[in-house]
Amino acid sequence: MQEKGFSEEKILKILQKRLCKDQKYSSGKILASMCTNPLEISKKTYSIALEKNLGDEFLFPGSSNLEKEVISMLGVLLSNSHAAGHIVSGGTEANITALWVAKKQCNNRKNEVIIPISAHYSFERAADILGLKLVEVPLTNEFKIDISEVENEINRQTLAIIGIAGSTLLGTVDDIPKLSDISLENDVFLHVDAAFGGFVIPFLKDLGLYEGVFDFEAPGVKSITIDPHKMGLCPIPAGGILFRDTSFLSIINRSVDYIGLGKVNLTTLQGTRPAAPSIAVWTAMKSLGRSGYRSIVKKCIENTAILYEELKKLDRTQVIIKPTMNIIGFTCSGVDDKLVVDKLLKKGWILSLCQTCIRILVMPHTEAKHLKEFVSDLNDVLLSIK
Ligand code: 0PR
Repeated sequence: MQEKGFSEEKILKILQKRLCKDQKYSSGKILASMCTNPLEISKKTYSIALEKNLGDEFLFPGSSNLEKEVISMLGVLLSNSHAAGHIVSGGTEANITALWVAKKQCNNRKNEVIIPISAHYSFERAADILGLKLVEVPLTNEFKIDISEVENEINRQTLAIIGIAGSTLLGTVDDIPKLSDISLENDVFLHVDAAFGGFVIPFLKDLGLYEGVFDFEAPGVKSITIDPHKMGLCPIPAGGILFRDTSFLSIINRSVDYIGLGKVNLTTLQGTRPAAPSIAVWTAMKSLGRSGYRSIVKKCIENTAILYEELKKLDRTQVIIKPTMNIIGFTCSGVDDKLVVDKLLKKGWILSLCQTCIRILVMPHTEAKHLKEFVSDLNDVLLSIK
């Protein structure tokens, strides 16, 4: 740190220069991010709450009530008005918290967690931290968890099963009702990772574009991750962890005698915890309402369909699976996908290169015109590689 402070003007000038290196969603060229531009009104309310700490609800009861209202709205979105939980730093913390509760609930007696190979890497981190063993099971040819493999792997050491509703790579949704049956028959905790799908599937259902059950409607589901900082259009950091009822939070409750006269319940991994994300989520949900989110999801799905059709028209691209939501995976024949991704990067397109495919997220910042331009560039790149 320099001895003498800089003026505001100087600081802003330096920041402008330094931050211009960052990519902007508004370019339409970011096709590899689950995050997007937050709503303007959420940015505004985020910045008026910067000093507020949800780690001390004695000082900030107003903020704490707003977080509770957010959890209740998310609960209704996920078919359970009694859900309890928190806005946390992201899907990673949400998934860690779910397994932490599962582990404590059985008094550390069991340590195996059955997960599909499509699960996000946050579960590996959770297993590391909590000393759990992950038992990975393969997928069906629809890229969903293979239920018969789950049944084979269940044993007396099985602590939990993870189902994914909106997988990171292809946006597929596991058969949650079947996992629910298995979890109830075997008295095993069932967590659903809907970090991405939580703000998509309910609206697909409204639009008649999805029929299955993926949330608390399945009676075995004990907890769900749902991230407002992905398709919820909220500022980062805003993940969400919801449990079926408050009893699950009591398992990790800690009161501290010197905070809030010992009356404050702490039921999160974090101690000091920003209220601004919760306030911004509250704002977004109140401002858009169900119909607002539904229109945004509708647009993303329409744009995904445009991309799907355009990719099908190209000779050398194969879409891995018809998309369930606004995520598409495709591969190129007769050429290394990495070479294609590198050449497209030179044209400004930012894609995810996965082991099996190239992944595209069709987010609210991605318009049909961007996708058409992308496919035209992809075609040129493929033609340039013989
Ligand atoms: N669960 C699922 C299904 C996810 O896809 C992700 C993140 C998580 C949990 C973890 O969420 P947090 O990253 O909020 O802790 N999936 C994205 C991914 O790995 C995260 C991401 C977002 C990466 C934007 C890059 C990016 O620019 O693709």
